[in-house]
Amino acid sequence: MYWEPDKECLDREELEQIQIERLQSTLTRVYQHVPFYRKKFNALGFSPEDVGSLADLGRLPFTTKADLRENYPYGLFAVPMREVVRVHASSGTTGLATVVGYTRNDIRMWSNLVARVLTAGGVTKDDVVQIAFGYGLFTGAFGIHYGAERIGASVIPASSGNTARQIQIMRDFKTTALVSTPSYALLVGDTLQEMGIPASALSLRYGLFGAEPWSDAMRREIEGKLGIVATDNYGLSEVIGPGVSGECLERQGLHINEDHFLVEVIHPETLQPVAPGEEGELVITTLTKEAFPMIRYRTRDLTRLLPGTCPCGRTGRRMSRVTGRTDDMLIIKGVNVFPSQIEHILFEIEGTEPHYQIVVDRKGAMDEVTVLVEVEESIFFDQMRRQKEMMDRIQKRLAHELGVHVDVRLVEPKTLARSEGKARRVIDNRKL
Ligand code: DLL
Repeated sequence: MYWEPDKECLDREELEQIQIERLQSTLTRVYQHVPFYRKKFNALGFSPEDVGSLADLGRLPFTTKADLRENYPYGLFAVPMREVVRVHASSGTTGLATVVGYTRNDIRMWSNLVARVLTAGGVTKDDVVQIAFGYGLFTGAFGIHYGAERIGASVIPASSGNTARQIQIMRDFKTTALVSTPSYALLVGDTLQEMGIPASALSLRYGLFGAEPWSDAMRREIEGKLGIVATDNYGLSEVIGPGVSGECLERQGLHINEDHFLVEVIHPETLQPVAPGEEGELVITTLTKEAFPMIRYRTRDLTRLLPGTCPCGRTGRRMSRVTGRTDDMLIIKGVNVFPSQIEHILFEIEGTEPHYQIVVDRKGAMDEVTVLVEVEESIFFDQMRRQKEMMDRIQKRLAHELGVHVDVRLVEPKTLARSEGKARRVIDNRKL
């Protein structure tokens, strides 16, 4: 099932033709209306008419989060405020929020792209879609909401939190598709168990999860607990919100909506393109946005472009799951470690619960990392010997796979904070 088959299954040549035309008009738009870009282009002696091929994009500088901050709040908007019909913002853990805007056309286009992603994940107009993202400045809830309505599904804007109530709504309103962060879906699954409700008492069939990294092991855990098929979808406020890419039911990577977003993957240090298929930082140029176009935006997200074609028939290139952000990377005794690697390992160890937290401290010039892991009650309250064995086992496994020693502490089930939105996996006490 496709939402816009003629656009999702374009052949490469046609797609590239569309991309180049749209790129030219986006560059002209920002050159004319956004002083920040005009200055940069002028400094390079670059004029939007110079763009003859997609490769010419490589001549332009990147745009970063710092540029967005310096132009806070509306400096990078390409239309006057009277044409903006919606504003969103991402809170950001440090400093100023990133403010983004949408024209009426942008909202229409965004809804269509989300409709593509939802359709790819199994949603049709017969579905009852419960949106358990926080409604507000976050793009997740409103973005998915408009896309689901566009499909004609019945939308329940449940918003986030109050898990017992979410479950009651799910049961009484016969929700068939749940939309949330994966960590929240897990909490819903755990709460369901605590309430003694079997997944079979619900009508849930699909889960569409995104907004934070998660592993395949976590997917299996969620699917088992909720009795659903779960897909991953990706996006970010600076580029649009959800709707950049999403998995189809083949679940072999996330199809990028390439007729609206031009992607590059670069080495985060050299800033050069990586070899095809290699992992690097995703860089996105928007091709159709009116209010807030982005040229070569460095997402900081790590992914790779997958080779080959997907059996689903969509031709949009696929990216692998985002494994983390360049700024999430921990350097433990000189070894680079991503929280997602730790998650992957923990989920494979028998007896651990799928809840963990990574605490980072600094002793002198060194980062010290302690992984707190919830373990099954039977292990936690068992003899010291068994607890110790379990701890050693986790420690050894982590050391073996990460290539560096990290401390492990076992904690009782349900002691680590649960999240209703994006999970906070890393507690950073370094005050860098
Ligand atoms: O999280 C947009 C979104 C909402 C996407 C709902 C999907 C569903 P921001 O709050 O601006 O926007 O955060 C964007 O979240 O740069 C990634 O680091 C991370 N992220 C988003 N989706 C995924 C995903 C929304 N599927 C930042 N896997 C991005 C891994 C993700 N990380």
